[in-house]
Amino acid sequence: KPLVFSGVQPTGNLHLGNYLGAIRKFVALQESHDCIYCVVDLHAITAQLVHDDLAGHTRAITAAFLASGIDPKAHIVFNQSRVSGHAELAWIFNCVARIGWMNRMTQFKDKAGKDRENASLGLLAYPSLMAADILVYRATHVPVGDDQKQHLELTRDIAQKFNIDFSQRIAETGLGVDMLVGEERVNGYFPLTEPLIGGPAPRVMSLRDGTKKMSKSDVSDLSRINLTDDADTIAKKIRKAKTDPEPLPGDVEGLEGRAEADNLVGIYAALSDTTREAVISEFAGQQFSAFKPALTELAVSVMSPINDEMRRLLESPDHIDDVLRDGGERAAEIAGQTMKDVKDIIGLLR
Ligand code: AQP
Repeated sequence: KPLVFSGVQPTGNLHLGNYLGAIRKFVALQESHDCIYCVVDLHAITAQLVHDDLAGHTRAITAAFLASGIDPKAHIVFNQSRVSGHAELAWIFNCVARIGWMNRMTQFKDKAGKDRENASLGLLAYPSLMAADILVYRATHVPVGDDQKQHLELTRDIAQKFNIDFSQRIAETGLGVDMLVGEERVNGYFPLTEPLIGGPAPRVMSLRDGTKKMSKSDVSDLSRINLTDDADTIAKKIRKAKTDPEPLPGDVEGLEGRAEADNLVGIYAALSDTTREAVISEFAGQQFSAFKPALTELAVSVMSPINDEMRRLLESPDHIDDVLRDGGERAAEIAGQTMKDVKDIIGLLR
């Protein structure tokens, strides 16, 4: 089976964007793939070093994984800092990647803001750690939201440069595998990972501004639906969601230039596992005063069971801690083998 890896940062409450862009896809891929899902706590300290409750947030993300339907026995669920291979391979990738590549990352520019000289070195090197997360398992597929597309391209660039820079050593050690790069068959150690983006809501936008992505760090809680919001809060946030005065159009082309309407239709489609076309044909010509209550009912019916199960799991976190410990041990075995190979390829004495 192909191997999937993805991660979520324990930086705060998960929101509908994280759920639709990532976690829901994680759940769906379990049938057809071997999956490794990680709470990336080392990434969480890149933008902000000191956190009030990193352990609590790590458990909460794990609870969200489990409550959404991820099976930690059939697959692997753990937190990143338990497996030293992530940081170790990231260091090697820091020596493979170029500073110019990192400087071009839009997430770095957004998060560092104007005072770039004062951003942590970790924030600049974030994509290098992300490449290590994926490639320490030699994962071939990564389900992510649309905002991570650029980082995934960089992961491929790092893998490709490593494969080329060390092509002779890879051949000598016999550790490479044959892979297709474009039309060409080459022998390399790291696969060129494919992002799995797609779906009707690859980038869920803020409920207050249809041009900004829904984000944990938005100061307005009304901008996002949190996985922990109760039914009344979800209803209030959807009622207050920004829209334009026009009714819903007769076809999807009519959503062009209407960012907020487009976003709500995409959310409805993703939550009901259908297409935007199907949603538009159901609600064509209707006012938001009719569409919003339907969206609320749908959102509550999907989110409430997850919310309830998360609460139950978090009441006594022993089970969560066991899952993370066991997952960490299994992940470390795979990562350990990769690190041995990488050290042999580079020529580090071990
Ligand atoms: N708005 C979004 N729409 C679709 N997918 C999204 N993701 C995040 N926001 C959206 C996807 O969720 C996964 C986990 O994200 P993360 O927590 O690791 O990082 P993030 O992208 O930094 O999340 P936030 O909420 O946007 O946090 P801040 O505010 O800190 O920037 C990823 O697969 C991501 O694509």
